[in-house]
Amino acid sequence: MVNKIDDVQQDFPILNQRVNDERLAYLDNAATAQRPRQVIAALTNFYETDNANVHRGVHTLAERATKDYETARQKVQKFINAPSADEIIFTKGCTDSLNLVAATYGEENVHEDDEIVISVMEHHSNLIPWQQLAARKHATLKYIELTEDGELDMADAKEKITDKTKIVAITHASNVLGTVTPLKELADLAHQHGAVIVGDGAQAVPHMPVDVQALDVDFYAFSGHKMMSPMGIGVLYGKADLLRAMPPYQYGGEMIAAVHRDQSSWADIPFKFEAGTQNIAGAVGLGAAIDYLTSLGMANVQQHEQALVDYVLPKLLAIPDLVVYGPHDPAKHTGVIAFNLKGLHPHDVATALDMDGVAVRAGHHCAQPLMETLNLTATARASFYLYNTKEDADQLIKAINETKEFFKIGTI
Ligand code: C6P
Repeated sequence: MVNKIDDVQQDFPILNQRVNDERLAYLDNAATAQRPRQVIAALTNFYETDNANVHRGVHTLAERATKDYETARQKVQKFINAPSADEIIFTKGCTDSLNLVAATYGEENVHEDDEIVISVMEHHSNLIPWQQLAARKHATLKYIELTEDGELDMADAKEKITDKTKIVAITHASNVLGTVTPLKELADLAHQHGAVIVGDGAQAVPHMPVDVQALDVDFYAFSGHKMMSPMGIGVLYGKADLLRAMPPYQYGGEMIAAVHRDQSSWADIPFKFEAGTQNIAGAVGLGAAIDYLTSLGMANVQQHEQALVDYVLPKLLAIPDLVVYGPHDPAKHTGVIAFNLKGLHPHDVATALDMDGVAVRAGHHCAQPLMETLNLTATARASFYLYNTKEDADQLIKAINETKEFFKIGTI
């Protein structure tokens, strides 16, 4: 039984604690989300009743574990509206999913003088695999720039994506600026030029309804841990014809059809890409997280977060000497808000906020080219999720004001 969106806090035992003698306001959800009891119970239940390796045994536990694992795959399929469960590959996480595409599809399809197009706001996980692929293949990596407002510059995208482009890899939602990119428009642009599009959904799937068919993405990657499932499980969605034509990522058990002394053949998708024992409990936990999100309704989750952004963003923008990055219009902003207090290092800001029970992240957020573009080395970042409340937002604002007072920002 899942509570309504306004009462979900009760489902998250970890939120019910004091940190540094203060109520905990957990605002580091872009780094990782917390787990509800329902997900923890699904894990405990799996280990207490069904735990076995999958696809290998004929005994009852093996059959149950296989069913649990494949049911989780179907839940993912339905959640992102993929045409087939065969197109859902379980990986270690978003980083692993993106590396898989670069190492298989990229390796086969990118050649000398070809171009790969990404944006300057990519997380390193959607940047380095393409940078290294381009270097290996003597191809060119191009960056789409941003508008003043921190949105993807579509005029620049139209110039950068050409007939030389083989892969366009773009985040669906920025982990720093809180902007959502027009992925469908980019997919159309990529397809017009014969390129494939890879969507990085790490900061989108947990927060908004995602339909991979409507987006017409060729590949789409995300992590379970940012949507309340265990760490070490993630997903790569890929269109079946592309996945079937790609070579395996890793070799070993589970991914084969037949092995002989001199040669081997591969299993069909998705198993071709799932070599070795997988994170079966992780997949079960991801399935439980999807059940949880589905019962709340992703439109409600998005609406709840939007209401928090509508509430907190104007308050942040009104604080003197506080700089907010990304769009200032709450309607264009996800629950990820990066900011700096003038004259203070973001690590000091994050440490001061922690003293007030507010957990935020500080640093370059694995987006150093974006930091360079913005002429920054680091920012503080608050990121909201479905269990956050206006009380959390108020606690953040109060803690920022106290930090300003403590460090005498704006008074000297
Ligand atoms: N961003 C953050 O604090 P992994 O680490 O594989 O689960 O996800 C990588 C990743 C890929 N793309 C985007 C847009 C992301 O935000 C992340 C993870 C975390 O911003 C950890 S660095």
